Amino acid sequence: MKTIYSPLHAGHSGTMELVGGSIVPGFEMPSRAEYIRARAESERLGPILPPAEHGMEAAARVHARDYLDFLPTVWRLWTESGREGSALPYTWPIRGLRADVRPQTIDALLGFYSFDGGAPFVGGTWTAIKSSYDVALTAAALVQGGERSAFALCRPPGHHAGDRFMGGYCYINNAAVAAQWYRDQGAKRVSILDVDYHHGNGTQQIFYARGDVQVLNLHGDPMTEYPFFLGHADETGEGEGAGVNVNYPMPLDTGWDRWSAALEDACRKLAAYRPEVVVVSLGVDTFEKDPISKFKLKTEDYPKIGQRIAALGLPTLFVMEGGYAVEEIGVNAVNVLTGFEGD
Ligand code: SS9
Ligand code: ZN
Repeated sequence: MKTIYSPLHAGHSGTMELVGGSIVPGFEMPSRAEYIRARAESERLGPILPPAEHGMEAAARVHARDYLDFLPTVWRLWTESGREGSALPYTWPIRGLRADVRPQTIDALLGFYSFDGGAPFVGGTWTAIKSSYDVALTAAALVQGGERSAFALCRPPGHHAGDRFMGGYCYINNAAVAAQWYRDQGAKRVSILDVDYHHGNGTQQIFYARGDVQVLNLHGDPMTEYPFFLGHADETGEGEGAGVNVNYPMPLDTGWDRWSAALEDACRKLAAYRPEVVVVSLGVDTFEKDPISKFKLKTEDYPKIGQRIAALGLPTLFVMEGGYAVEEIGVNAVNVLTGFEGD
């Protein structure tokens, strides 16, 4: 399987985030992508190729124009107002406040376009976001062109980003962009299978009222796990999308037996939907040693995920999402891919 990778992700570095009352270095760091790239190479997964540059039209199919226009301006607005450190919001238009009036200062705009304080900007952030988007679309095109599968080594990740909000290390929803792009290329139905530890709230929000993109999510129960405010089992879609959104919230300490039973059920629902292509939001923060997650998957479980997805017999695009046990992230992510390929 070919991997699409861009070194431009590396400029998104030195970010800070709030954890347990302290501002600490961000868990979503450049070495994540480097460990994955190095492992893809040492395992001879296949060629590692650079992305082609894309315009923003494909992003505008799932994100609001004003949101997309804001992203490249954040760092300039932040520095022009004399700031240092990571650009982060601290006020959000939640229930009881006005979300219909677009404000005018950088602090307010950051809050207006986010659902949490978990998507920091530094000088290289926009370039990294854009490269991650280019990586996703370039890999998507390989599968559209006839390859059985491709790996988009995206960084930053995307599945928490919604139509007009960032959050949880995510800015542009790469998996949603790719799924919509397949629809626009003529695919009648597309499925997104999100196996990241965290619920892909952005992906769910984007497609919730649509019947043409099925969204299946396996994740930590939002009653106790981030992103807390979406991802419950009773969220099944609405309107044309009724029944086309499927959530599998699972308790802390979930290991392979319970997790794989959910994967099995998801794969059956996916097959019954008869999509023309599958987009996998590939997070490996389900790993037992992940520093911010609470499932118990082991390194030897990851090839089995790939095998089960391969058994669907469908063209498959893997899009990298989370995974914060940095030293093991390459082995675990590439294990899914080699498992898919049947090594
Ligand atoms: C507080 C912890 C927020 C966000 C986790 C996002 C995972 C993306 N800074 N944790 S896959
Ligand atoms: Zn995650």
